[in-house]
Amino acid sequence: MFQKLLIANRGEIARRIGTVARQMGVKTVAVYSDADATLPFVKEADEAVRIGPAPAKDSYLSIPAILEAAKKTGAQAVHPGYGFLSENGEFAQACSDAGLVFVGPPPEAMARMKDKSQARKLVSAAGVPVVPGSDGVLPDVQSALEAAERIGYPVLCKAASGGGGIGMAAASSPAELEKVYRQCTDRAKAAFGREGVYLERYFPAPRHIEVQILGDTHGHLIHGLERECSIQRRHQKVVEEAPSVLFANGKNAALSEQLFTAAVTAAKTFGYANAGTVEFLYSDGQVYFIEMNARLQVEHPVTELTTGLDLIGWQLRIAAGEKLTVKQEDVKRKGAALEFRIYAEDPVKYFPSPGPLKVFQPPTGEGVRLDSGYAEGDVVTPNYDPMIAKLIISGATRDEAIARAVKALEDFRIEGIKTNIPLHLRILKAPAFSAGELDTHFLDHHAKP
Ligand code: MV4
Repeated sequence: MFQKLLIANRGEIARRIGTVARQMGVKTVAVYSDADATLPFVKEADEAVRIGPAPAKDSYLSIPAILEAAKKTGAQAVHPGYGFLSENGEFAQACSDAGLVFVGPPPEAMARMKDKSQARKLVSAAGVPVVPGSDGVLPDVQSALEAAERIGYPVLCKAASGGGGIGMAAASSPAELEKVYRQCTDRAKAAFGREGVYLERYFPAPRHIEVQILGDTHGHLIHGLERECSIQRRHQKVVEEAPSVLFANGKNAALSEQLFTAAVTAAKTFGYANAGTVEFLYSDGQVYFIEMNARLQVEHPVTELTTGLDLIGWQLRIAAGEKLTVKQEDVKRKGAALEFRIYAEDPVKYFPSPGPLKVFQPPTGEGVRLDSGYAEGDVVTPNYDPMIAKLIISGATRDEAIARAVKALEDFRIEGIKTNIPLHLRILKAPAFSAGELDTHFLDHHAKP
């Protein structure tokens, strides 16, 4: 194991990675922007280096500034967390070129997954079910119209460099597709600097199911069961859970086996190592691969709490070249867990709500875990993602977790900023939520103010 780890991230995930590393006897280096100098993730680190002003492009996204901080402190490894540089193959390669261990997949695996239409092709050839769609990127409107005839309307146009829904647009007719093709191409170009787009059959109300992957660099790769993240708003996840109600208590066992086999096959096809996630859509009793994410996900705690896997610990051990000693048959479900992302935002209008955390008193109790980037007295600035904490609740059953979650959210005292806690309580009180009737349009129909 390396002796010193630089954490190229901020907030709750930087704090969490730091805690796990120090428990393993690894010294930690925090890097921070001017906006974050006094936050817990900086104070708790063994060393901290200022890497720039508040804008992310000049700090958390600056490869030279981060490499310089690693050099200065003698860090041997870099954990990128999620977001920022975590899925940037050039950063992974730059770390490696600087003699640093990048805590993530090999740059070659990242390169194979980067283009989503290419990734679809690769895994489909390996026998993984993918959403019916175009064979690769579509060079012009004509090829898009031809592909759509084969796929059948409605279709969804996606940016090949995208992920997370950026640039996506649906079309129900050829006339609409002509508009949508241009719109999607323009958005792809604006967001990613590359205009390649592809088509998929559009599912009007799918569920989002994803599978945790852990693989070492010695050829051993396992899955860590599934999570469901169907409750989202504008492609921002709001509530995540494990297991999915679709598969809890041995339900739909044949489908869950297909799902896990597909996820492991996809990860092996990419030559994946370290922690990653394979995303699927569930619709009409089937699961379809959509993309693989080359990072630790925000929602990884629900997997940790329901499988006992120490995902960050394994990320570090795998990056240090150790063997993953967990066997697939050792991964078993235990209980249920729900994660509520606490955003600094207006719970009705959804505007960001930065400001001082005059009061910040998290709930406590059995099955309550809080991963927070802030403490009472800290200031939430408008520079970064408005997620300030994750409340993760576990129980022997989903019903027990729901009951504990209601109490925990009611007990959570935050003053000085607005948060989406009222939205979470509305979700928990929606009969469709207790019934496990989830889909990606849940918030359009339920939990209204
Ligand atoms: C889809 C889809 C319907 N059909 N693909 C959005 C994020 C990206 N990772 C995939 N997304 C979707 N892909 C097809 N072929 C609907 C969505 C989608 C969605 C997916 C997961 C969770 C929430 C969502 C909200 C709107 C749309």
